[in-house]
Amino acid sequence: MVMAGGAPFAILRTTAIIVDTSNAELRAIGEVLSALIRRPAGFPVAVSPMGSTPIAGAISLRLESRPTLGEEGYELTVTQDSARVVANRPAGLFRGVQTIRQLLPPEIESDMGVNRVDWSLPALTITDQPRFAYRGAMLDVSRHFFTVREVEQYMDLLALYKLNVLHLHLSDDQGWRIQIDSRPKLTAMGSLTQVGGGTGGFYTKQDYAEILRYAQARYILIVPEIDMPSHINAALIGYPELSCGQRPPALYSGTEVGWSSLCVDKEETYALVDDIIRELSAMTPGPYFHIGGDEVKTLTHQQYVKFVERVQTIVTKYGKTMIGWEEIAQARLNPTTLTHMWKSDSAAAAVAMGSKLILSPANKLYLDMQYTPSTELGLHWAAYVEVRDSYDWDPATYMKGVTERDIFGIEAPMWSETLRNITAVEYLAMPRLTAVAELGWTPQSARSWESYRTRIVTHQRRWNYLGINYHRSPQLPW
Ligand code: TNX
Repeated sequence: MVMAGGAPFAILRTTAIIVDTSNAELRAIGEVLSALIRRPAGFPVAVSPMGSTPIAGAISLRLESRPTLGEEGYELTVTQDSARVVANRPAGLFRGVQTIRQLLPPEIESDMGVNRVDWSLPALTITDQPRFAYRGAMLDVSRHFFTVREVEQYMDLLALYKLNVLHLHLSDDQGWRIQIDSRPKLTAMGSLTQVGGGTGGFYTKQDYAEILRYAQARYILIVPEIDMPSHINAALIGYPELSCGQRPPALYSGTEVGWSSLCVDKEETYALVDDIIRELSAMTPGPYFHIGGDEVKTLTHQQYVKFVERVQTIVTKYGKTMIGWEEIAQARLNPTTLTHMWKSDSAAAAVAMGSKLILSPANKLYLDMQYTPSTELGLHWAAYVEVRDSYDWDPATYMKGVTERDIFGIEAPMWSETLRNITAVEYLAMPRLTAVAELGWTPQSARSWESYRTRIVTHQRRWNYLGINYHRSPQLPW
């Protein structure tokens, strides 16, 4: 970013947003910016076709062939006369719009008209693109169920901070949360509770399509996870003949892990797994299918490995790239399979097979970890994780034998054992999610805790306007 030092660009009643309106996708991005400004400013900043209006006095969003900007990079140039975003791909324009949003005063987040605000952008140029292609957040909708609207509210936060993946943990011992037509008992019997004994819930195919639509409009990729062969009790309630756990399948609202399992030696198990992967893959446009694979306590090593390798062929058959928690590195993995590190260096074995890593070290990025011993929500089995812990580390030097090239990206999981609604989720996410976002986007050499901590507190008023809950960490100069 280079501050130009000249007069700012003022957005006025007469300002237009110029895009190639013949392209519906680009028009939609223009409308996003227009809608953002319209309500608080009290005037419509109209979307106009390219060429009809002089660029002077306007905000233009334009695609250009600029391979160096990649999928999500953009260039923003603001002078007294105009603001211009150029990108190689539509996602880059969308990310650039979020930067415009952050450059405008906090009142831009108001849902009502706000008087006497100077809607100006400082004169500058920004050339920006992400460090990692995969910058994710995970939401556990099984331990507690979250409504479609709540999932969308979480995506609003991801979009504001340029995260590009929402990983949905759609099944676990406590609840099966996604409609599978060929196996109706999964939801009919497996969705009825959650931790603490509430009524649970599940997403219909229409609900899931709505989540996907909302995600696509924000250039967020949905990664569905069905956790197997353990964490599977909810599925077995309707299909108890496939259970090989110690306990008979029944609704479960506790928080123990590792005790349930599919019968990996029964052929019928793979018919169920095939049905689930086939249907959910068909419903999901993105390239990934997360099979879980974590915390299996009731199978032998051989049984586990055989299961993972067989499921890998099923995921491949339905055209998806497999992701699994780091335990899958015990199996023989395809080089395209992604290994999701969370607790140890066992994922390093996957790198030797050509697999790339998603890093979610629990003591840094698990957003369900309490900030301190007095945080009311969350767990602390990995650590107490204050904002600085999430921010102040380098993925490229975190694991022995793992370099920047081996890392596909980072992800911040939100396990929901203690989280009964989105307000609780937000309290643990914010501000740590913004630290994760900067970790995923900004090169290590350009990051510093001292800079981050003074910049992030200026977002407090934005969160207040947005009605977002957050932790007033004593590490930050509020
Ligand atoms: C470990 S992380 C789990 C989850 C729990 C989480 C709580 C992982 C792959 N498994 O089942 O919800 O800890 O922090």
